[in-house]
Amino acid sequence: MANTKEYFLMAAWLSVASATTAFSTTSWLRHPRTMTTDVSSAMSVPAVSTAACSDACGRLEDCFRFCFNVITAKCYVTGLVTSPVPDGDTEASMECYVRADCPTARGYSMYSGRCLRLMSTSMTYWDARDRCAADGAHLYHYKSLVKDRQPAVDLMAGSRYLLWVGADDLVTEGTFVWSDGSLLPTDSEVWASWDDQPNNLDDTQHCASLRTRVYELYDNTCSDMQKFVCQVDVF
Ligand SMILES: [Ca+2]
Repeated sequence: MANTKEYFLMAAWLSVASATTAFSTTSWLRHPRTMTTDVSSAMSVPAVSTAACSDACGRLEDCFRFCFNVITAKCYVTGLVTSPVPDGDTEASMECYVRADCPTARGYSMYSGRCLRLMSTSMTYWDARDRCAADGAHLYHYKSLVKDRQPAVDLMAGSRYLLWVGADDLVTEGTFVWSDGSLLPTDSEVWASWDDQPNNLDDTQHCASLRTRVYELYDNTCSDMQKFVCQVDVF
C-alpha cells in the first residue's frame, strides 16, 4: 500500500495523463475555451456520448473540434455550416475537445508546437486570409518570439520571404489587431523596431508581414502579392 504522499503523486500523474484522450483513432485535448466560443459556428449532429461525438467529428476532414452536451446529449462539430445554437446549453454541461494532431491530409504539420502550412502561391492579404479560412485555419499568429519564432524557423528551413501573417490595422490606422481580436501593440517585440516598423510607409501599409531573414514583422501594402502561413489551432 503506497503511503499518502505517493498516492497523491499518482493521482496527480493520472490527472495529467488523462489530459490527452484517445476516443477512436484520433487524440483529443480538452478545450480550455468557453462553450460559447466553440459552438458559435457549429452545427449539431446526432450522437449519444462524448465518444460518439468525437467519432462524428473525426469522420469529417474539416472538423478540428467538437463539444458534447452531457445533459441534452447534443453533439456540436465545428468547421461546418453555421447554425443557431439551441437554447438550453450551458457551459457546465458542455465537454469540448480539440484535435491534438494536425490535419496532415491538408498539408499541415506540427512545428515546435504550432500546426502550420506554408502557402507558396502569392496572394493579396485578403485572399490569403480567405485561403486559410477555407482550411478552417487562420493566418499565422506570430505573437511571441519565444513561442512563435522557432515554429516559423522550422517551417521555412532557411527560405527567405515576406509572408502574410494574421494582423492588420485596416479598421483603425495605427491599431494592429490579430484575427482573433487581440491587439498587436506597435511596441511589441515581434516588430522589426530597429528598422522603424511598423512605419506605414507612404500611408499605405496596413497588413503585417513576417520577414524570414530576421523573423520579425514589417507592415506592408495589403494588395501586394505574398506567400503566407496558415495556422490551425490544436491546443
Ligand atoms: Ca513598413
